[in-house]
Amino acid sequence: MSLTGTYEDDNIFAKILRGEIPAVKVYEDDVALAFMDLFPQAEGHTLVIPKVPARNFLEFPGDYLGSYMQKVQKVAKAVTAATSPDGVVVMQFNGAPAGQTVFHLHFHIIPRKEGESMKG
Ligand code: DGP
Repeated sequence: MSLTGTYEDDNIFAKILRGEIPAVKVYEDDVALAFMDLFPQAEGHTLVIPKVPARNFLEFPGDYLGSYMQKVQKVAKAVTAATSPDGVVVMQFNGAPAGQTVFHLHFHIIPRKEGESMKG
């Protein structure tokens, strides 16, 4: 899957957004949806996706970026409050060579505890 191209609405996160497959949702509004990662790298690993369809960060429409990033921060704060970590990773990947496997933009929120190794 290349870095640029057509958004394909049969990706797994689009299906979660449409309610076609289940997810453990932790936050939702008109801008974004946050849900638990099915293959967590640490306890509390959460994904935040925009409702606007975009394959990756580079293709995301700038007009919606501010509101989406506010939701990413809001969820990061909520996950941090819920899990009391020593640190928190906020990251995202663009394109398969960079590690992206689902081609609907998403940020990972991964709480980190001192001395605990990442899973997966
Ligand atoms: P990335 O490598 O950045 O594209 O991460 C995709 C993440 O999505 C990965 O951590 C595993 C997660 N994931 C894949 N399939 C599903 C699913 O069906 N449900 C949920 N909740 N997470 C999924």
